[in-house]
Amino acid sequence: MSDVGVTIKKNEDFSEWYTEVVLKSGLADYAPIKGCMIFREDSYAVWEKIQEVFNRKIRESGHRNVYFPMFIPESFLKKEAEHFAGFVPEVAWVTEGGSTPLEEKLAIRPTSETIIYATFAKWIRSWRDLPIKLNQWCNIVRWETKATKPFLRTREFLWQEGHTAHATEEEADKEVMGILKDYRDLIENYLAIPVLVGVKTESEKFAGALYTTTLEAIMPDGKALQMGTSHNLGQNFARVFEIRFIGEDEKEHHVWQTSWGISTRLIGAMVMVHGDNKGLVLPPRVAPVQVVIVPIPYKAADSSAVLTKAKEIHLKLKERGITVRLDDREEYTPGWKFNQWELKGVPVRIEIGPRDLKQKQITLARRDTYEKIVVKEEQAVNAVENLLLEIQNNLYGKAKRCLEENITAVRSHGEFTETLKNKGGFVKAPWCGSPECEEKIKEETGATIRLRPFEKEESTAPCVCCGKKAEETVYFAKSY
Ligand code: 87F
Repeated sequence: MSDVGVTIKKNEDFSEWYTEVVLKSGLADYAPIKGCMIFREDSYAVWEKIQEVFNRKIRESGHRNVYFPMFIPESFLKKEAEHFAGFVPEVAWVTEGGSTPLEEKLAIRPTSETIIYATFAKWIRSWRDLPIKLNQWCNIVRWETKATKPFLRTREFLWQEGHTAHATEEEADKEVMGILKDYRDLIENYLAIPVLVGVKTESEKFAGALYTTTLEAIMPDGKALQMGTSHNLGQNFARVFEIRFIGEDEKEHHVWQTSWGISTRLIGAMVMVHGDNKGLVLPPRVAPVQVVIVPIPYKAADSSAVLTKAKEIHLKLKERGITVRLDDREEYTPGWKFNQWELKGVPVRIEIGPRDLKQKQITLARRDTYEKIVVKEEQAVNAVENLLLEIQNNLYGKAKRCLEENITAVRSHGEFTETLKNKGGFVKAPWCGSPECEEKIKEETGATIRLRPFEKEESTAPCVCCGKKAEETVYFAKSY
């Protein structure tokens, strides 16, 4: 790897390209702990944007933020043995305090259902205590054994986890779908990544849930990435943790619960979907810097006039609420700056040189298309504002076309395996509904059922695995 600039082509070695972009753009760095990463300023700023947008949404629907301890007593996880059995190998433990062995070892939270629901049991007595709608932003530890990758799979990551308790099943259903809608809006309209939404199969759902809903996106290498999940937990946890309430009917009931989450993985998805051979391409709505101004003096004599103009534009954009950075560093050339801001994915670059000054104009350069646009100075702010919106829409539109091109409907086993092998992406196929066929296909091709669409689609073709009558059409894909 050379010091500056992306050397690997996105379509030649996607995985290496991703790592190079993430490191060189300054989003992330490796940490001196295996499998862990550092979220540097720019990725943390994107995460804060995600927090801002999502906090606003869930506050409006009556959720409150909280913080529970990161340590979970072993006995709590054991209560839930059935649901957590498969996850146990991934749990990290604290066994000593100082040099004294702990009486009971403590898990470092891999998710917080158990500690939060043990507390719900204490807080909930009557229907008047419901609903409880909590969310927490925190770090999570899962001791991955598979190869790690910044944002996509690390032993520690950041997420939000929502946990709610309701008096009725209908309310829990509504909660699950409301959050799913919020997630979709965040992912599509801010991160500019189109998703498919639906329900997980019995074998793919969270074991503790009645049903699991999911949002799935396609990455440029044809693999699907889960972008978020929202579960209806039914009364499963309520029974284990004895979360009961006296209803309006004066009888005792178990609460109905939901849990849901999105993580810093979304940042990885954003890099993969929008980035190009010069580096990051950030959607304007989440970009930490939306516009960079690079003054271009030809001679020392120009510099003060150019700089004055640059400062003027800088202020006007700021006043309009645009996040703008004036790059007036003298130790770098304009060309060097162009490359750096391109690598960092800043959506719009403004160039101001002596010629622009004379003509009372500025030059705008789009990060998404590299197109340059010259506009009159008095139109600068409106033009920039419109351009940011256009870039946001263009990125979404491009990703949407990519998603559509990556959905292939098939009708036979031959077509199914052929498509997965040669094309990848989502393969829409008829399925009989049996877990055996699902498993067989996974062994044969590595693909899993990513989701069952909410609107059940009947199929005239038979199951792509067993050839028996298909119950529904589902989306298969290989995945991250
Ligand atoms: C790893 C170790 C221990 C996932 C784990 O999806 C437990 C778990 O319960 C575990 N990995 N899960 C499922 C998480 C369920 C649920 N929690 C709240 C979510 C979203 C946020």
